[in-house]
Formats: sequence, structure tokens, C-alpha cells
Amino acid sequence: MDRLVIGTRRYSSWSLRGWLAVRCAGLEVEDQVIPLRGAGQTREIHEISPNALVPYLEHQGARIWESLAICEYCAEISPSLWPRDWMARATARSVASEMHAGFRALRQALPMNLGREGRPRATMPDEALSDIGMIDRLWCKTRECFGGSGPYLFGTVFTNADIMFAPVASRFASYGVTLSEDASTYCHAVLNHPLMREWYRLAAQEPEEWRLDRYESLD
Ligand SMILES: N[C@@H](CCC(=O)N[C@@H](CS)C(=O)NCC(=O)O)C(=O)O
Repeated sequence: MDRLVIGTRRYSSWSLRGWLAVRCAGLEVEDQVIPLRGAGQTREIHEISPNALVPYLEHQGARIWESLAICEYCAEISPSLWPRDWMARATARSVASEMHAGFRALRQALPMNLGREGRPRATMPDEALSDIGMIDRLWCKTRECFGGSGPYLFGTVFTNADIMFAPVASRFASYGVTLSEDASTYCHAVLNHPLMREWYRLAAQEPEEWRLDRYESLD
């Protein structure tokens, strides 16, 4: 059975990226959701995934781990996951890689929690605020150069670059982060993508026992 192994939808930002890429590419795989314990403690994942992390994809004999590798794999099947124009494509790969490798302070300060409805953190580290400013500027600049009249970073098509930032849009909404007008418009476009709505719908169906205090009790 071809499968995409993901973690709790409410929290697993990397899983969201893999799932969006797989769905955008139309791969026929079954979702296998493993409730996360956090901090690498989810033993079931160790038995399945080579890097002991999710997302992890098995498709037609191929095994793919690391969300960016899954995005690349999906783009081989569905090339529109990267922009068609080579210069736009080079930039899309750069911003997607920048997200995959960076913005650690933001990721630590604002863990994804789809159940949190716009309540800001009581305190925010300067490094996280700096990441937010960088992302805001990156979104605006990319859209200014490549967005044209479309709602996404590279225009009308939702690409791997948008996929990499989709959990960030979710975090900005969950923690009531104030953005520039252009960044805010983009953020809403991502959150309103039909697949994002679908992810939120499925997350809302997860059992309450899967909730983790470390995320739910964050002030
Ligand atoms: N660099 C990896 C990061 C994947 C990652 O950290 N996944 C988390 C869930 S969002 C995980 O599997 N955690 C295991 C655990 O919490 O036990 C990727 O891009 O896929």
C-alpha cells in the first residue's frame, strides 16, 4: 500500500507540507496519522521512517523522507509545483530551502497549533520577532517580483514555495501576528486554499486525547 505517514494534524507543521505536496501532485496514497508525543519521542515513527521523523512517503517502491525531498519528488510528477519560468523557479527553490533550513526562532516560539485562535504569546523573543519581519519582507518582495495578479508567491499556482510557508501562515493566524497589508493578504490566501481548509477540517476531527499539554498550555 502506498502511504504518507504524518503526525497529529493539529501540531505537525512538517507533515502539513508533505501532505500538501502529495495532494497537489494527486498521488494516490493513504494517509497514516500517528499521534505525536513530541521531542522525537514517538516510537512508532522510529520503526517506520529512516530519519525517525514525519512526513514519510512510500510511493511505487520509492521511500522519501524530509519534507523538502517529498516536495521535490512530487514536483517530478507534477512539474507545476515549481514555477515554469527558470528565474522564478530558482527563486522559489531558494525561498523554499530558506524556510526548510531556517527561521528556527519563529518555529520554536510559535509551534503550530491549529486550535489556538489568534491569541498572541505573552512574550516573544527578539529573534522570533526578527524572523517574522524577515518572512514578511520575503513574502512581499517575492510577490512584488513574481506574484503578478495571482494570490500566491509565484502567481496563480500554489507551488512548493507556498507549501513550505503554509504552516507559517497557520502560526501567524494562531498567534495573532500583525503583518504588513501585503503579507496579510497573502497569508489569508494560503489559509483559504481548499487543501488548507481540508487539513483544518481533518485536524478538528482528531481525538482530544492526542492533545499535548506542552502546546495547549503555552501562554
Ligand atoms: N526536517 C524534517 C523535520 C521533520 C520533523 O521534525 N517532524 C516532526 C513532526 S512536525 C517529527 O516527526 N517529530 C517526531 C516526534 O515528535 O516524535 C522535515 O523536513 O521533514
